[in-house]
Amino acid sequence: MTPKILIIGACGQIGSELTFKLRQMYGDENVIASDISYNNAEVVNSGLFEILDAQNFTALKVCIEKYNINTVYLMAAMLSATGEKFPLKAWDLNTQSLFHVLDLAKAGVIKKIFWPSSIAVFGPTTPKDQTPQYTIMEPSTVYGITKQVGERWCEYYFNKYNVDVRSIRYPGIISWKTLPGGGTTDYAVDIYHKALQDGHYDCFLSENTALPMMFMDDAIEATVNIMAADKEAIKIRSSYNLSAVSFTPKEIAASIQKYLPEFTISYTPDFRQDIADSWPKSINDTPARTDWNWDHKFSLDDITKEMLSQLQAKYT
Ligand code: AKB
Repeated sequence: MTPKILIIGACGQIGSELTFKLRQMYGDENVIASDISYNNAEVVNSGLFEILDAQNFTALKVCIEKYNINTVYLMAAMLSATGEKFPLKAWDLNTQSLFHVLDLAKAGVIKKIFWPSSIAVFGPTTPKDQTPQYTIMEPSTVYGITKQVGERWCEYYFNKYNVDVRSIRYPGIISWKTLPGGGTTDYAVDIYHKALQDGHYDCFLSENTALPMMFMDDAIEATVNIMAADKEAIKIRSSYNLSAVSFTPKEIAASIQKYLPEFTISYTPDFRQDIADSWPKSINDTPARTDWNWDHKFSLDDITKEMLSQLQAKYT
């Protein structure tokens, strides 16, 4: 099956880079980017683009039929920090959009779905170190609740209706092209911008808060690889744990200081500290590595080197 792809939420942090990668892999004519507004000029001008509200079932169906779409990447979501400010909006966006694509697949209109889950499915009662694939999951954020519920529905639609839906639990994603928005792990991107602009960063998490993180290139690689894998290889139809690096604000600051010795950091934890404290410190992703050969490439120092050089070029 030649993929004819629709990306929903293509202007966002992961959606934008996924759009560029999928266009490279499958050709511009086979990848339709969509978002609720024109808020990323690079994406909008890079190929076919549609304005699309992921919560509008009719508009979604019309778009899918217009382009004969067979594969959907549903990247639109409200993340953890914004979700705590707008709980019902987060619930509606994150769950309705998923039901829409699952139902279109159940009806045979589309054949394959990628839907991202998150480390936010875990909660304060989950074992924090090397969190296993199967463990206690009692998320305490609205975002985490929507992701956990979503995982259950993905598995249900696969078991009952043979819907080919694939998912990974993203950790915090670090990238230089597009800024993240509304997440708890966003500090690990902001810090590089501020290091170059001001030489100082005031972190909204405390110095020893360890969280699982990953460089964008690894996250994109994982996403396209799980989608390219044979159907039989995908044994987990809720969502796969995925891991790369794990570090604290103090450790990322030390990594930056290797390149910018004058850089300083201070700590003013806010409401996001509670969210971070409820999440794992590190993740065990053995099933992803076994089932579809996942492997990460970027260490913390690799990420720092790449972030600082790319952002430096962007700023100058
Ligand atoms: C967030 O911080 O909300 C996201 C996530 C870990 O899913 N980056």
